[in-house]
Amino acid sequence: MKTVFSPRHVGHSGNVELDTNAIVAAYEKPSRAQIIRERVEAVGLGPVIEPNAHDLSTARKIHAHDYLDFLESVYPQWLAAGHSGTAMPYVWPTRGVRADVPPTSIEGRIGYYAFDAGATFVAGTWDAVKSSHDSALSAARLVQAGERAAFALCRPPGHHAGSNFAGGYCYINNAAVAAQFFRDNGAKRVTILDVDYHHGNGTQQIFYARADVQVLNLHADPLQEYPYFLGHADETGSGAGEGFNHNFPLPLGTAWEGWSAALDSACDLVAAYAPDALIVSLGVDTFERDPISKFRLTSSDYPKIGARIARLGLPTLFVMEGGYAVEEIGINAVGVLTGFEQ
Ligand code: Q9C
Ligand code: ZN
Repeated sequence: MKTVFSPRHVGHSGNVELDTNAIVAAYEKPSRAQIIRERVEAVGLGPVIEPNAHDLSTARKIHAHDYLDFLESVYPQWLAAGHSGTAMPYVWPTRGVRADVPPTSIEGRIGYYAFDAGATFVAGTWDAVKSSHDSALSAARLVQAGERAAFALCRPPGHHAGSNFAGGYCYINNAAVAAQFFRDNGAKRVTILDVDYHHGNGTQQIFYARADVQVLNLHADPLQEYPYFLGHADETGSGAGEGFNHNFPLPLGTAWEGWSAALDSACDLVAAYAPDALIVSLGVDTFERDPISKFRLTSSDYPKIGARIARLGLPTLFVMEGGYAVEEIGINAVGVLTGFEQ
């Protein structure tokens, strides 16, 4: 399969992150994408091509216009306010506040449009975010044009980004934009299967009231793990979307046996929905040695994930999400893709 990848992701680098008790170098760093790209070439997965430029018209159908304008303007505003370095929020709206009045100062705006401190900005962040979005759309177009599968090597990732908020290293929800693209180009039903260790709260929020995009999530139980406030099994959709959202929260320490049983259940639901296209939010932070996660999948498990997904027999777009064990990220992510192709 083809890989769509933009070197412009490197502009999003040098940023720091608020860890449990310290400010540290961001875990979501450029070497992640570089090592995956090198592995794609090492195993001969297929050509690596750069994305075409796409406008934001599809993104505007799933993200608020003021939110997208914010993403583009935040770093220039940060500099104009006299700040430098990593732009990071420190205050967020919660219960009982005015959620309808965006502040004008950048210190307020950056918190207003986020749910945590994890979506930070440096000078090249917007260009990288835009290139990641472009990769998802260009890869989606390949699948829409008839390819069995494609790999959008997106960086930064997207699944924590909702209609009007960033967080968890995510800005534009690349998989959600791709789903909207498929809907706008002939697909009646689209499924997003999210196998990242963390619940894809942004993807769930965007499609929660919609029946035309089925969303399934396998993830660490939010009672015990980030993003904590969404991802429980009783979240099944609302209104017209009732019955089209499926969560599989799993205990910390889950290994292949428990994880693959959830994948089988999810795949049965996908098959019953019979979508015209499948999008896999591909996180490999389920790996046993991931530095911020607590599942126990091994490198030999990833090809089995790909093989199980291939058995669905659907046009499939893989969109890169998380995975922070940089040394093994190429073997694990590309392992899913080679397993799919066998
Ligand atoms: N500072 C994705 O996998 N919390 N995002 C980490 C250490 C944020 C993960 C705790 C995790 C975000 C796309
Ligand atoms: Zn993750």
